Amino acid sequence: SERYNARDSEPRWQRQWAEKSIFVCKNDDPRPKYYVLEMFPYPSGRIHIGHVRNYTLGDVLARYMRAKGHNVMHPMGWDAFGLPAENAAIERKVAPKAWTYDNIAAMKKQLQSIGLSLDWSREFATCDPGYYKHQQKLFNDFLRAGLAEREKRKINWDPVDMTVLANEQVIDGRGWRSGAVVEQREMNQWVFKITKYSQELLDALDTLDRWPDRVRVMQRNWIGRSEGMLVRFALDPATAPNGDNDLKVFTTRHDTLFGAKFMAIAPDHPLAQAAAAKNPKLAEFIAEAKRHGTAQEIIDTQEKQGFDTGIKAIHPFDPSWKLPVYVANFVLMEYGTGAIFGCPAHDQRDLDFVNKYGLGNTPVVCPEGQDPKTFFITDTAYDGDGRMINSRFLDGMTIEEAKEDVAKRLETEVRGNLPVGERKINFRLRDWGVSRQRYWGCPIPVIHCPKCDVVPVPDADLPVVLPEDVTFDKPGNALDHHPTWKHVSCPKCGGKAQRETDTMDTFVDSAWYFARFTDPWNETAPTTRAIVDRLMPVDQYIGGVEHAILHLLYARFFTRAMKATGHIAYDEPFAGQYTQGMVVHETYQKADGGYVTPAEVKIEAGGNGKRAILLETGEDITIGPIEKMSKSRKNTVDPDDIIATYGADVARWFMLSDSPPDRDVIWSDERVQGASRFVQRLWRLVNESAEIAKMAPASRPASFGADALGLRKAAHGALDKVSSGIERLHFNVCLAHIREFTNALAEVLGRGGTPSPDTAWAVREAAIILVQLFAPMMPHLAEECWQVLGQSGLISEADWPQIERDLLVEDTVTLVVQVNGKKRGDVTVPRVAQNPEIEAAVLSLDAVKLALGGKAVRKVIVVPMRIVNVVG
Ligand code: ANZ
Ligand code: ZN
Repeated sequence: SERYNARDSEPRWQRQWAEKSIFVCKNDDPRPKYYVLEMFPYPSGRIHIGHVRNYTLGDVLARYMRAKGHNVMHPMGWDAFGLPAENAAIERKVAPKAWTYDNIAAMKKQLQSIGLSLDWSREFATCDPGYYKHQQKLFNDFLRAGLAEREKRKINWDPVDMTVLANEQVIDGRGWRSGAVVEQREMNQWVFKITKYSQELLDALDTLDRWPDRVRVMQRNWIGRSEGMLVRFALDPATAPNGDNDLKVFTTRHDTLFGAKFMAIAPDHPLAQAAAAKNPKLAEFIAEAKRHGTAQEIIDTQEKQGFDTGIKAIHPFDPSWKLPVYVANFVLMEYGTGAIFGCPAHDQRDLDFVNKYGLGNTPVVCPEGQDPKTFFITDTAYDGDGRMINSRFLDGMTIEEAKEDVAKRLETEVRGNLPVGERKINFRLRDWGVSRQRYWGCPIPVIHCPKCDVVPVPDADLPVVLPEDVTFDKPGNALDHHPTWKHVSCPKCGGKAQRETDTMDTFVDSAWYFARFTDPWNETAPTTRAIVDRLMPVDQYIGGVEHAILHLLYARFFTRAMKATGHIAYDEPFAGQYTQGMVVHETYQKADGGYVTPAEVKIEAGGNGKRAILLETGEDITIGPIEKMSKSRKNTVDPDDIIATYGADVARWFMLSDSPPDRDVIWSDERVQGASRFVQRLWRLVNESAEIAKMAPASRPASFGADALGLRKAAHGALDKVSSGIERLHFNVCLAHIREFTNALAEVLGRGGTPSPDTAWAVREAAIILVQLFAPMMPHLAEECWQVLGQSGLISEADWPQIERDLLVEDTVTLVVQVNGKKRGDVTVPRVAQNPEIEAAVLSLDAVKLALGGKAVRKVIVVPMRIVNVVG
């Protein structure tokens, strides 16, 4: 037979699938639903190889579940708002809308060339007014439900361009276009009240048993629950700036109160501001700290610094004990109360601080087995367990006992009618700021009226459509510069008013698109209850680990907020979640440091290992580390090139073959060629099998000889392992089983001669099963083979083969367990288990211990595959 020609075959099958609409999911399909979703792409212009991996993973599962009789929903759309479209407008003078939709058209064609079983009837882009209209409705509903609010927030302000900058537009603290040092300004911003669900979002993580543990850990840390206390320290009136006589701190270590050496407040704490009003040096320190930024990431990398305000705080358990109050650059205003008491002996940051400013330390927790008299702290804080020391009434207690004692005392102690302390659960999670001062996003549907303040755009007036006649000649938000768009009359009083020109964070667009896919045709509401409640949740979501925190958390919040506002019945959007690894490649660098692409170099076997040569000039190229494919490193491969050269099936097979899907896969030309050879091998074997199948009897033989039976066992064994492998997304393991099974078939075919009827029958069965097993991975080749084998219809519509369980080689055996000849139970052990392993398993059984009644074991007799008798 001829070589398999992917270039001819693949488009042909893609056309057939499309013409027959076989991947279109009907909402009224009575079969059990299965919703497979990969994170939808940003329409940057081209599909990259990471997309190919992502969508191939989902496609294998979708095709498998379809064959297993599910009503599979596998939709695709576009995460289409965002900054790059505006940058294109600035740099290339193309309208963001035109740029975006052109990119979508190009990328859709690319996706179609991969042969994905996608339901394109549900396609939408988040920049379609038909989509964001409903997002605006959700915003209105959230506003009415108290789930959206306005709040003062810090934003990046470019003082030269007089505009707000996105974080990506701040480079080394300077504006990307002006180069001016960026300032932090407080402005009114819209926020979603995700913190209302902090505890719930945390607790529900325990129910998500089909999520990777690492993703759950990341979410847990991000939510960051801490149990502690709010403690009100009194300020020494002689030192307090006017009016302030309290300093509230949040602590998780109130047991260490007697080890306190200082207090510290954030540079933007009101008390710091008050003190700075009278102290120019302090004002300078604060300004300097703010210049460096006060976000956690910045603080972590900075040297800890403080400034003594001269204010003294009074210890809650000793009115004569006064603690200096510092402004410190490591205290965050956004966490707790923006103030702490420092206990250097048991907190490394505090210890570094006192060592710098000479404030000393007193250990108050002594590790078990240490003599308190000789327990000193110098450079390393002790944060482990132990007993309280140097702590008056707490001495001798454990940390937990001390915490409880302190909590009880402070709760009941009253100053100025208020308790001095209260127990407090604190979360690191902040409300989600969604205002962006950008054009290419979903307009926030509110109007600002000088008389009525903030007025939501009435639902009936939605969508608030983005104007298309915008210009980008001025820095900042093109919406704001539009001559007419923002000028409207107030929906309430009819007076002159202005539209909100902020648009929504693009994370909002992706926080509910999965729900919209269930009924994208509904023009009047974001979802259709009867449909969304049946098709949600997503059964398997697949995407990159870079979205493991924010995107998934926002989606989880949105689903709850949509439930609270009556749009959906679910709390959790993704029953199964999977984070795929990256596609990585080595890098190539010329002597001058410039990167070159893999296509420009030739790899040769070198002295020890290999060397790279620049094709054009023959010069030596340095082979650099294996890194994530990126444009700047030029270590990318273009999916179009791969598909043109080898076909989509080869690309898909390669993507699935070497590594587990959650690990990085190293792109390798040799391995891609290996996949290509395997395709041709399968093609030959299926054609040979088809010849033999012609000799097979029409009905199933009554008995099978050794050859036939061996092949049938291999086929059903592979079927069993590939099925469960796909269900667990262990695709690389599936591929190994398929290869192994292929060898078994090749061996039988290789025997030559005229096969017996039962062998011919088994060959036909094996070939059919083989093709069905690789169909989810290489669907085009599978369709072609399906025809060769004379099967009717499309393999994409065929049912998954039935496993004959009695052909499966058992890998475990169950043995009867006797004690002194009397049956006491049974034990299941690996078929290959040796006697010592079997004996150990038997003797650990409770029933055996009971029957022995403490008597020593004299002998254990193992009758292979049948009985174990314990003689006591
Ligand atoms: C006294 C103390 C003694 C503390 C000790 C720790 C160890 P988590 O677990 O992350 O919630 N803290 C509180 N607010 C802060 C802020 N705005 N900026 C920087 N640090 C802050 O951390 C709680 C601990 O972090 C609190 O407990 C407080 O220091 C500090 F041996 O209080 B601790
Ligand atoms: Zn008004």
